[in-house]
Amino acid sequence: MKKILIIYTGGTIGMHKDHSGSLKPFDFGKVTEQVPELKHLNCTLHHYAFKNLIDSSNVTPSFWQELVEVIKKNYSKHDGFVILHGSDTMSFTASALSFMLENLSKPVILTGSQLPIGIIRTDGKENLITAIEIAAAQKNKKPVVTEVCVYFEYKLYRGNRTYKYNSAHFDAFKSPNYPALAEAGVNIQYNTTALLKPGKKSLSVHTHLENDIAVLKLFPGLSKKITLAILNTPGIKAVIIETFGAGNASTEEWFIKALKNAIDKGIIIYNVTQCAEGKVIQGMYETSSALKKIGVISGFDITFESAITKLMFVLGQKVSLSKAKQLLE
Ligand code: ASN
Repeated sequence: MKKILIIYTGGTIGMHKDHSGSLKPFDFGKVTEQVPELKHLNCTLHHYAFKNLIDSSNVTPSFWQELVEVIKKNYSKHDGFVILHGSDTMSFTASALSFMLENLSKPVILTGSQLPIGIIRTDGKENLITAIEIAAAQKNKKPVVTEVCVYFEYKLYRGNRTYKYNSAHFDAFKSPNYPALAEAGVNIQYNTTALLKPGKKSLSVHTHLENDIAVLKLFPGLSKKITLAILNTPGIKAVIIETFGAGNASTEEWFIKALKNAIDKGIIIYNVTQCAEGKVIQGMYETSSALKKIGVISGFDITFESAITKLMFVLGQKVSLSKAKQLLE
């Protein structure tokens, strides 16, 4: 029997309405009591619940630190991990964990739901049951999945390639620049060529994250005053510029100069496109040539969620500026 640790953090899956009618997480006890079907799965389930159950809008870097500590502590005792998490920031958590847990050789599957588990039409039961099956799946006595994933509505995705795109449908996540790792139908079909190979060394856990970062989302009419206010924030270490199309931005002199001044001061400027699909190609248009020239780092096809957490992780590594830039690219 495979041993799976279910880590419950909150999210809609375990919410009910409070006196004012708003959804709030509650301690739903052992998940097995809520979902009797779990008793028929061919695995032993253990539980860990966060003391402070949260709507995932309240996720913080210290929440991620607690998550990786729990996984580290239980790593040798379990074959796989299922994290029950709110869907709103699930892609941020999946991305953060993918960087914080280096050399994974066991599955870490995040799932949740759009309707609480107590509601008859809940999507939580299927998500939970299949996530556990995936976390327990082995081939030739080795785990099939050895990375941080999001499982939602019949699809398994590489966590750091996802984003939440729909707040109303059960099918809430997309992974536009990387194929699904598995699809659950009558059978669970794994896309074996897309799966990450297991880490060759033992698990290495990184808990130091640096959050002195900001985001400057570009739009026609973005003012110099606001741009400078962000770039001149005391202590700022990196700024994501959310650009147009293939990484394009205004060529106005004040804008390029503001970015260059920031780069000269040692601030990392990270170019992430506002488009969900496609990638940043600095130099493809005249409107990104200057960015390349002054040393803006290209995010290529990274998601916004992954860019944020990768910056926190890389800056937390306390490596030289040139090494940090190399890791980001
Ligand atoms: N607000 C909820 C959360 O992220 C949404 C959900 O889980 N579907 O915690």
